[in-house]
Amino acid sequence: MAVATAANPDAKHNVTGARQAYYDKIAKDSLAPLWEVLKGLVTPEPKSTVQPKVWKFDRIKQLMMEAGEVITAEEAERRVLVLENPGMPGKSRVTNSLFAGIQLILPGEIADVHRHVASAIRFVLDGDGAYTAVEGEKTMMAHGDFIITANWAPHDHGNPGKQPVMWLDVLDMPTINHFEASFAEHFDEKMQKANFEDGDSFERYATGVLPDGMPAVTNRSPVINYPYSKMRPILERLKKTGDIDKRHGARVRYANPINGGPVLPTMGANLALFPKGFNGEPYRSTDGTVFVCAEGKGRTTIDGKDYEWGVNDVFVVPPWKRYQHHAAEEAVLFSISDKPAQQALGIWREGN
Ligand code: GTQ
Ligand code: FE2
Repeated sequence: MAVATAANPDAKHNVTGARQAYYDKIAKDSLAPLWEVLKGLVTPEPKSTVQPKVWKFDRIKQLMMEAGEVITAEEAERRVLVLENPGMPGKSRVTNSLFAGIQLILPGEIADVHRHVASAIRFVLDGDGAYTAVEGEKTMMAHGDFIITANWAPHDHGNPGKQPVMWLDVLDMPTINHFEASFAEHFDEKMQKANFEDGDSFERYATGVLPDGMPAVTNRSPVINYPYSKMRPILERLKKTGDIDKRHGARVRYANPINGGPVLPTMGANLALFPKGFNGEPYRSTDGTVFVCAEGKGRTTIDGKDYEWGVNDVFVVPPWKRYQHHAAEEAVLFSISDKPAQQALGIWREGN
């Protein structure tokens, strides 16, 4: 009898009665035979439960607005629809290491102050007039802005404007929970006191000078908001000078201005422009990646299948699945993954 376990569906060993009796016996001592599961544990190549998937924004927006009718931001604490990877339903994750969700805040609503060990990034999709406040800096959210809430940073959101505002949240909770290291707390006040003007951390830390003598915190960026209005012209410069990667297009990496490292130790992000007619060469890497279309439209071939995307659509590429981007018209893609965490552990790989 072959013991085919979830970890090792290809088990070939012929388990005789004596062997099985032995397995049954050692199980009572919380012991198990490695040789029955070894091939499932040490796979020759990454084996992923993550499935490719596109979430179309039109549909998300419609369903989010319905959420706005059934629950308030205050009742929900955060009104978020979780993007559940179809390969792992019920696990609240888009890849094995990352959570993703779409958050909606309606005019007049606030989402009050809390903090947690999980770090968050936000990529603003739709609507104007909402803010997020992180560690005392209140920043207005505009389409394409990339906002960071690092580990343990207090944060709250609000919408004093007239339009519903939606953004993508990506958090490293599955990573934190893998280590069983989660803490969280609420504050008594509903919103933080704004100690810093909008744009303060960007101007203070990301414009070529640094406050002299500042303590160098290097494992996270001090910048709260990397505004799209400041990033987009850089892509244009890369395009003009032909700095276009055959796989990734004209791409920048969001960096910690102190040392050029990733913005967070657990998550890293990029912004890429694909010129009209771009036909990307194949690429794969061990970091499963979440993409968001900020402008234009195109399609990505993942593992031989085409996935079409347009503005504000979100899609996920599983670890080590080969993909190629194609843009019939000029397009911009934001992307986020656990690459910095894998690099810190020395396990990140890429290929074609
Ligand atoms: O906005 O603070 O999607 O704490 C999940 C957890 C958003 C947030 C999420 C959170 C938040
Ligand atoms: Fe939060």
